[in-house]
Amino acid sequence: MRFLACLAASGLLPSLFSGVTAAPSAHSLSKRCTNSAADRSCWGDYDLSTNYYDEVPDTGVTVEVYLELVNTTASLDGVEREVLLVNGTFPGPTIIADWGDTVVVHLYNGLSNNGTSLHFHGIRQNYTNQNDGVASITQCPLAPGESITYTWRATQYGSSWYHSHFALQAWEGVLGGIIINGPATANYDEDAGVLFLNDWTHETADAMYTAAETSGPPTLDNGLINGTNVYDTEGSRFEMDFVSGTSYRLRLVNGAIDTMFKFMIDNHTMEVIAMDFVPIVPYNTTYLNIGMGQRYDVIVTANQSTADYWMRAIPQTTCSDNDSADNIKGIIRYDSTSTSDPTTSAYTYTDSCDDEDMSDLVPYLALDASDSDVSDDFAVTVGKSGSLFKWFVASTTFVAEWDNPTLLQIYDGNDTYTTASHVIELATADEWVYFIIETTNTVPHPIHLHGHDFSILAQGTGTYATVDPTLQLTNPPRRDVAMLPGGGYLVIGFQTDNPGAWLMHCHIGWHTSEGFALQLVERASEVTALIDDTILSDTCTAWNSYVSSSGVAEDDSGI
Ligand SMILES: *[C@@H]1O[C@H](CO)[C@@H](O)[C@H](O)[C@H]1NC(C)=O
Ligand SMILES: *[C@@H]1O[C@H](CO)[C@@H](O)[C@H](O)[C@H]1NC(C)=O
Ligand SMILES: *[C@@H]1O[C@H](CO)[C@@H](O)[C@H](O)[C@H]1NC(C)=O
Ligand SMILES: *[C@@H]1O[C@H](CO)[C@@H](O)[C@H](O)[C@H]1NC(C)=O
Ligand SMILES: *[C@@H]1O[C@H](CO)[C@@H](O)[C@H](O)[C@H]1NC(C)=O
Ligand SMILES: *[C@@H]1O[C@H](CO)[C@@H](O)[C@H](O)[C@H]1NC(C)=O
Ligand SMILES: *[C@@H]1O[C@H](CO)[C@@H](O)[C@H](O)[C@H]1NC(C)=O
Ligand SMILES: *[C@@H]1O[C@H](CO)[C@@H](O)[C@H](O)[C@H]1NC(C)=O
Ligand SMILES: *[C@@H]1O[C@H](CO)[C@@H](O)[C@H](O)[C@H]1NC(C)=O
Ligand SMILES: CC(=O)N[C@H]1CO[C@H](CO)[C@@H](O)[C@@H]1O
Ligand SMILES: [Cu+2]
Repeated sequence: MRFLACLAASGLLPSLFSGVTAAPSAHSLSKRCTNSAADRSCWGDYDLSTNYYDEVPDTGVTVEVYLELVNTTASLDGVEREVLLVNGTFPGPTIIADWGDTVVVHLYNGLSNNGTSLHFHGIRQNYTNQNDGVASITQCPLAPGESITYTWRATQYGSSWYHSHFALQAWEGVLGGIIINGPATANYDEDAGVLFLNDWTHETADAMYTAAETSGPPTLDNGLINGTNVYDTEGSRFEMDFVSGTSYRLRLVNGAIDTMFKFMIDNHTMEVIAMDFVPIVPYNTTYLNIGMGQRYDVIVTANQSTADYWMRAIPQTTCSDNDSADNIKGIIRYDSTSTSDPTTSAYTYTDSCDDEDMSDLVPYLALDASDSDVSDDFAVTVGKSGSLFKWFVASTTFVAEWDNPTLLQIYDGNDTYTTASHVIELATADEWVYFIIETTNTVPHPIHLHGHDFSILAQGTGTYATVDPTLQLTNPPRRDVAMLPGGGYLVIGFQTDNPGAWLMHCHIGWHTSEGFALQLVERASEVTALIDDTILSDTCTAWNSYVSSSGVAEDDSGI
């Protein structure tokens, strides 16, 4: 667990996976500069000022990764339970590529009793919607014993994760990191890799779903730091060694089902350099608010005295219930031979479930938003359908069908989408679309959009119409997950520059399953030409045959 990812730090060394490297072109021989610990801003002929929405390095490299789902047991915090894992580890293998590479992921479903699909969270999937890995939207679920290949271009750079987008499977352990090497807005010595922050229970998420659906979100037992923690006297903590004077890049990922964390390392300051896949003008902070699905890249410098320090992921009780709230901790050791527990104290903070302040989140590549061509206002509510909790967006609780994914409907020329599959059609190219998402309910929600980074135009408490906030159109924060505050509003905007069927949903696992989602069918007339009908129909044929033999029935939103 210590610096396995350092190899990739410069981005110039070969990736850990089998890559097919093209002969260097004359182009690459005349590189302007070399990315190094002393100059992270540079990236060959490209740099931080490259508009990565338009331009991508032509590396000629394809990174090919084989992943396999396994059904096993593991004692991640010392307590054994059933888990579903990618290649047998939590987190699964990190996908590492360079900015501009093509990534090919071959996924084998080794489970006997679940379908699957693998979503590459935050990856733009520019004109490659079918590789977004969302069951019921871009594919039928992948049946047990079957394989599927996803292919996409790394048009952005930074940190993310992949996870299952089938039922609650992501939170049984089907997740892993993604690192796309590229330039950075501040210098650091070592790339320590992805650091997952998760909540964790001793029952499976599947087993807890009935309780979640009938009585609301359950209290969770524990949390994990990069896949490990203690519980009572069992388990072991995440540990990382610091060498005095060295600076480390940590790629934080909140992979929790229902926990907003404050992350901190006692006595240390973090320099924040990226949110999701967007590099930002760096700022320093002692603790960081990180919502479900969000990522932050931070640099921590080992400039404290030789001692042991706690690293903490603290669930915010305003929106999360956890029985080990003050014990989701790892250890930073300056003396690697030390075995004692740190005695340091947490920074003081006020419990809350707010995003980092919008004014701190300044994209380095400054892009302005335009006035909207189209806008929509969605009220988010919760209610009971029979005895079950369901979430509603504009009065619709989302249900899409495993065996009739949106892409198949588009391919079949059938646009009579069901009401429950809540399709918003965005037919016109390159328009600015605004969505106002608001709720009078006190629960905050991390809103995630597929296929785009969105601009955060406003975020606050109160009713949107009453507050009537001034929208921030000048270089607003851009990312792919933002918090809808409890009793508040979130206004996001983006351009219709990517044809496909894209999901927008709450990233709280229970809420996704309980229908908090809608889908955008963007530029439908261009979508059919992008579909690989062999992959689409083979996956659906195998799925239909699995369903008829197993009798499995959809009992959630299908995503
Ligand atoms: C996205 O795909 C379109 C269509 O293939 C292409 O014209 C455009 O250059 C791509 N954008 C990036 C950043 O690669
Ligand atoms: C995952 O496991 C499969 C099967 O053992 C193996 O072939 C593959 O190389 C592994 N992938 C990675 C990225 O380690
Ligand atoms: C995993 O194995 C357990 C025990 O055999 C079984 O009950 C469960 O259905 C399996 N889950 C999946 C997803 O295959
Ligand atoms: C997935 O497998 C788990 C057991 O591992 C089971 O509880 C759950 O019902 C299965 N879900 C589906 C949709 O097949
Ligand atoms: C977290 O685990 C991943 C996968 O094993 C590893 O690549 C990464 O380096 C670990 N993170 C840290 C900070 O050690
Ligand atoms: C951490 O900071 C506190 C408060 O400034 C200080 O009292 C303590 O000595 C520091 N701990 C270490 C191990 O440096
Ligand atoms: C350590 O670095 C932080 C910023 O990362 C700075 O605020 C602090 O003053 C430094 N402490 C020492 C002892 O140099
Ligand atoms: C953060 O603190 C470090 C150490 O004091 C300093 O070098 C860096 O310039 C600071 N960054 C910002 C954005 O203030
Ligand atoms: C078209 O889609 C609708 C809704 O998904 C479905 O009810 C209908 O059967 C489909 N029609 C055809 C001809 O496939
Ligand atoms: C041990 C601990 O801090 N538990 C907290 C878990 O979350 C609940 C609900 O927010 C709190 O009441 C507990 O104090
Ligand atoms: Cu939610």
